[in-house]
Amino acid sequence: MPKEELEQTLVLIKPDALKNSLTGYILSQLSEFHTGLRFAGAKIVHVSRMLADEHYAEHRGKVFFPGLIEFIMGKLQYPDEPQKRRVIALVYQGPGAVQKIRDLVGPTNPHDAREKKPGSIRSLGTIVPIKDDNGKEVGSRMENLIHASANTADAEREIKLWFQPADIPPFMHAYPVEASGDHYYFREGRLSTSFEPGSICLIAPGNLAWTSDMEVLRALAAGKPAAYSLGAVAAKYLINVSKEQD
Ligand code: FUP
Repeated sequence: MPKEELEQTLVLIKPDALKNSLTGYILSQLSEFHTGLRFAGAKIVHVSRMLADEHYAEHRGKVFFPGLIEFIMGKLQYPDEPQKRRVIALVYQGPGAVQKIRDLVGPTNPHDAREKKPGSIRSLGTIVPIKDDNGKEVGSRMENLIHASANTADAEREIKLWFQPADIPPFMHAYPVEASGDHYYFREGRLSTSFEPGSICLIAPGNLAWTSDMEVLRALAAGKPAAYSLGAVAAKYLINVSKEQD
């Protein structure tokens, strides 16, 4: 298949869209009829703090970061109903996938979206002020309904963060995969190659994994520096495994 046919992008339909019952509308905006793109992956995710933190890693330390994490975890929309805290994660594939979806999504800030791109999905979003302890406004938190990868490098990182290879049909794999030869376990933020009580098996021999994840696991297991964090590998294997989010 030509490389451009394999271009993929990650979309997250965020908890504010689910709460406002905009899911069907958003899916129809992104449909093959409008975009020419095809679904390559889809899952309903109860978002853990580890996954949220890895997804928005570039924003760590910013004033809006804590609220952004609670928001994508669905805690702000559903403080007392954890069963309703969900995100719909999707992979779309086809030529120009990243830009086509970004164009439909619109500017990050919903006020800008209404002004500059009325009709875009984010023009239906809202903005919530962030205040300090004295009530002074120190920033704003955007409830903008949808995430879409900004470029192809972000798309690769984000798709590998939310999806295992086996979540995507084999003919639609855009990134190298390999079968693991070893066991990898996770417990309290630590990696292990042998089972300890309380640990969760991330990957067993014969399981298909992203090659870049396998390189990270092999490096970390050998005590060497890795291209990205253990959290970025582990978070996807822990999706929907536990009711706990923190
Ligand atoms: P985008 O790629 O359009 O999602 O934009 P960014 O990566 O810049 O922002 C990530 C998320 O942080 C967006 F969904 C909006 C949110 N955000 C805020 O809530 N407040 C800000 O001041 C900036 C961004």
